[in-house]
Amino acid sequence: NSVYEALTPQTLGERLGKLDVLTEYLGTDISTWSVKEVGDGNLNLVFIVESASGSVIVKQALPYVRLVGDSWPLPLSRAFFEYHALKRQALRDPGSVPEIYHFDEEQALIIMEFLTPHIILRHDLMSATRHETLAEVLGNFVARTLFRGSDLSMNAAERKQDVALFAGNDKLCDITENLIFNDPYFDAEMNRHTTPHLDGVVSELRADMDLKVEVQHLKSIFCANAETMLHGDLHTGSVMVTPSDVKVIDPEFALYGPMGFDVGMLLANFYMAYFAQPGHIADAEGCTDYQAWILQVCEDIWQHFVSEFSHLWRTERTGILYPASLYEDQGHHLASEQALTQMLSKIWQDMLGFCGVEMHRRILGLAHIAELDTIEDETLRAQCETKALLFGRHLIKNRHALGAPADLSRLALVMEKE
Ligand code: SR1
Ligand code: MG
Repeated sequence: NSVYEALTPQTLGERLGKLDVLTEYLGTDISTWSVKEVGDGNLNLVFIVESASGSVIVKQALPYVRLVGDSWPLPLSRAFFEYHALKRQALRDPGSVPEIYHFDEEQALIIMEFLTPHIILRHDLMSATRHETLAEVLGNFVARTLFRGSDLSMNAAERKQDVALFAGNDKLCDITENLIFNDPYFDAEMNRHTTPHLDGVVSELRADMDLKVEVQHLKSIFCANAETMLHGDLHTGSVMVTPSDVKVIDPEFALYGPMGFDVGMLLANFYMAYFAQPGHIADAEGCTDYQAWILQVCEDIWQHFVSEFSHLWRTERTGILYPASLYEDQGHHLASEQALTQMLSKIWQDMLGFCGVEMHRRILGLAHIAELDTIEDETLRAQCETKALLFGRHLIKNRHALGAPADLSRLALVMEKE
């Protein structure tokens, strides 16, 4: 009920200092609060607010794309969708996302748990840090949120209303539709690649008509299949970790879309970290070792996803799709298992395609990733990026032929050696 105004570290205490939820965590004396703006993403303001008694995160949407500036307006309503997505994810996979303390729709702000001592997974992947539970937590997160947000599980009427609600996040979808599925494949205005060494491979990709047709098929799958509520931007900058904890953050791109999208985007970011390693680890043996760990994580994420999704299929099918009663009545368990296998195979094939396009857009489009961009040696960076681009193309064009996660690891090893 107050007109939107972006917060600053100087105004935050005064503007939010009377909120019970904040005084509960931080105490009532705002002069003792320390406020730091730490947002390093492409879109929002993020403040860490701390006092002797506690700490919180205040995340506020800006009315424009932070990365570009106010020439690119973006609706504040993305905070509303992020809030609703976090609520649903917390129910579908308890403990996987930060706890929300407060949401203010007019101010487009969410006050939530400050995850500490967590750091962004992307940074750990640049410093060769390993995490025991990473694959299991992420595989389970995607399985649970995808399954429980679909017609395999939800009440049909509630799901239809939810699809209609999230359709309002169209401007954020529009970013994905254009930045991921269009821009990398032509000379779009906002594209940038960081070295002319890539010009040759970029021309090759843009001249590859079969690739472009496949990418448009993938875009069509993305746009026309409101199967489940997706995180929508599940890269390794949307995951926070400690040695013993993993949390997923930042679902402002949430939408109803195809099952394979989140997993594809997630694995793409691990494969890019894989190809980027020679730019971060000088010692060849250490580099190969860590790369092997990344490939194992990718295989394990998929295996955990399949295993948890299958478990939910067998124990939690309460929605309108493939109702358990239809099969059980006739003792047709095998038919139910066959339907599951076919669904997983479809998700796998879509996933491979989405993985490939995410790899392309992070190297050729507007929004890049630190693993590649921070490689100082331009020739080395171009080598890493070229391998990632070609790997992505192979996935997109051969997604109906690649059969198992181990095939992807073998392919990555072959490309890395070239
Ligand atoms: C204009 S926004 C660019 C990218 O940043 C976000 O994190 C999403 O990945 C989006 O595609
Ligand atoms: Mg984000």
